[in-house]
Order: sequence, then structure tokens, then C-alpha cells
Amino acid sequence: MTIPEGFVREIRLPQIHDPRGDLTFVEGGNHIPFDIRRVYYLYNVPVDAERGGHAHKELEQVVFALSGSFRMKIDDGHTQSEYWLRDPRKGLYINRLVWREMDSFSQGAVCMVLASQPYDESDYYRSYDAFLAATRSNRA
Ligand code: T46
Repeated sequence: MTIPEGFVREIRLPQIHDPRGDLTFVEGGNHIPFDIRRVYYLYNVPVDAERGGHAHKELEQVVFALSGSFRMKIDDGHTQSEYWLRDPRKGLYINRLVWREMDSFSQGAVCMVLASQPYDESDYYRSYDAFLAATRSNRA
């Protein structure tokens, strides 16, 4: 996963490896560029499921594939890109005002998300047109 700086970027976590297996940790105030206010995870995801399909007004997040893999399609209102998450040491930081769609989940995939705010439905753009209008006025 090679990701340019901008609306998304890679967050790389430490890995402690020994014969018993691997250990990775996340420290608030160190590895994540915001105060972690919420953690949630997606699991039991059918392989043909599509999730996301929205953007956030203020929320920042870092998304990890703790197990298995999935694809994230990212759109900043100008450029589209896609990333495969498959390494539990590597997260995808997603800034505010970024449209995301997730699919191609492997069997048993687990997605963990660290978020900068508690859940708030009013923070969502679930309409792509409303998202595009917001990016245009934000970046004008
Ligand atoms: C994102 C991707 C990666 C809650 O009650 N609390 C929560 O913290 C979350 C995230 C969701 N919900 C409720 C809201 C909906 O009724 O759970 C339901 C499913 O949420 P949603 O359709 O938004 O789930 P995803 O998987 O499409 O999107 C989620 C996050 O919402 C989103 O911010 O980036 O995961």
C-alpha cells in the first residue's frame, strides 16, 4: 500500500515479533493524529457486502484490517483511488470530507476503526451530491 499525503495516508504501527507470534499496539497521542473517542469493528461481513457509501463532515478515522482483507474506494471530490487493507500493522487514515466505499471482503475479515468523535448521524453525508457540493464550497 503506497499512499500519498493528503486526504488519506498510511498509518504504520509497531510490530513486536517473537516465536509466540506478533503483537501490535496503538497509543493515543502517539500513533494516531487525533484523540481516539470511539472504536468500532465490522465482522461477520458477507463476502459480497458493500459498506460505506458516505462521507463525514468533521469525523476523522483510521481503518485497519485486523484479519483478512477488503478494498476501500476513496474519493476526495476530485480524485478517486483505492486501497487494499490486509496488514493489521497498516491503517488507512481518512480525513473529513472523503467519500468511502468498502467491498471485496474476504471470508472472516475483521475491520477495526478508530474514530475522532462519538457516533453522530448528523455528521454523515449519505448523498454523493451533497458531499460534492460540500467539497466545492470547502475548497473554494
Ligand atoms: C465508515 C465505515 C468504515 C452506530 O450506532 N454507531 C457507530 O459507531 C457506527 C459506526 C454505526 N452505528 C449504526 C448506524 C447504522 O444504523 O450502525 C448502523 C450501520 O452504520 P453504517 O451504515 O454507517 O456502517 P458502514 O459500515 O457503512 O460505515 C461505517 C461507519 O459509519 C463509517 O464512518 O467510515 O464504517
